[in-house]
Amino acid sequence: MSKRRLSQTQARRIKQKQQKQRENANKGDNPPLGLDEDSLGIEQHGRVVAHYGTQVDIEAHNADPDNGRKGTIRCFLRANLGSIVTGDHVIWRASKKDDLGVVVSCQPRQSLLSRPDTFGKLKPVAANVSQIIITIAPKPEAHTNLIDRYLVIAEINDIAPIIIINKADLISEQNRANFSAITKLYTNLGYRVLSMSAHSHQDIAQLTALIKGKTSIFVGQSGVGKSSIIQRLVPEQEILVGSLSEATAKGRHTTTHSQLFHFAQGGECIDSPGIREFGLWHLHSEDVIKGFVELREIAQMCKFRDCLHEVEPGCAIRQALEDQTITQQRFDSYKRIIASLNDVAMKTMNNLD
Ligand SMILES: Nc1nc2c(ncn2[C@@H]2O[C@H](COP(=O)(O)OP(=O)(O)O)[C@@H](O)[C@H]2O)c(=O)[nH]1
Ligand SMILES: [Mg+2]
Ligand SMILES: [Zn+2]
Repeated sequence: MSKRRLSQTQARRIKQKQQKQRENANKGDNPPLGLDEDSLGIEQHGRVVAHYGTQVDIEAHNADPDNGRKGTIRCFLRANLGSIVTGDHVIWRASKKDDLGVVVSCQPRQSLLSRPDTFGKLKPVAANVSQIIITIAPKPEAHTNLIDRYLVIAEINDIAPIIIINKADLISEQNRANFSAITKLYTNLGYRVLSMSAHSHQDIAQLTALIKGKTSIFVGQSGVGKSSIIQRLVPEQEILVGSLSEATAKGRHTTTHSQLFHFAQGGECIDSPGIREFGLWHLHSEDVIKGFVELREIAQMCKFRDCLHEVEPGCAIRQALEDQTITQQRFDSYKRIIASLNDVAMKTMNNLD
């Protein structure tokens, strides 16, 4: 990812916006639990590391030297903030009276991943993610169409993807050819494919090099080993923090909407049930081709701008298929995604009447 330096004008605009947000927030008639202006400390930078719905945990970028705060601080969200999600960089203020704080504004985002909620409305779930780790395994069976769906998400959000084939210990004579083909297909497209086992120290070391300095998310079918990999990468202490916060709810699980973990060797990941299995149906069919790196350039050369790459004359995609410069497999996968979008569009329309 690039260009994070803000110009002075941008910085001034952000400042003005934050000032406005603060003014608006202060006008709100429900200041959270007595966190009024006088009882709050200086403004500090921080990052949202856990989201509980109405509250978040903030990790201070620089521990405040005045009160020596370290670790995370449970914060309320000022009104009119818009949605704040895990991974957001925010400005927050600590309460002088207790261990709480309040988030007063949100910094500009490098990326924002959203998913549709149960009502079909898009909800942001994670901010500033810089790497999507698509995880597959011999068990449950890997489907390249699912890989392609995740690649579309990565490409259109301009987030670098990598593909991990986990449970390499389960690769056998029966499925070896399949995984070699998958590796070849995606390596040829320019993607990094790593074969590994969450149980192997050597493989974990290989992965740590790829996640340093990045905010990653793991996506993939349930059961491929995402949690197992994450657990191997985060320090014991951090897992403990997770279980402690669960324990405070008197044996009941606190619903963490999403959480940011630090990797022991550098880098971090955001884990959220919402992102792991996000759907694709909110995409427009024009967007899908942008997610297919080898098709998007060629499609520009089709005679008709709105070419469906089916029977139209002068179709560069069909020509490329004939010339075998693109694979039938990826083209079919592209068509399948487009068809599934249409299916959902039909269903949505049917639900309306
Ligand atoms: N054989 C093998 N099993 C694994 C590996 N990684 C994870 N598993 C097992 O796969 C199952 C599902 O793992 P989990 O991490 O819960 O998958 P998730 O649903 O993607 O988070 C568990 O029983 C793990 O012990 C691996 O590298 N090799
Ligand atoms: Mg899991
Ligand atoms: Zn075409």
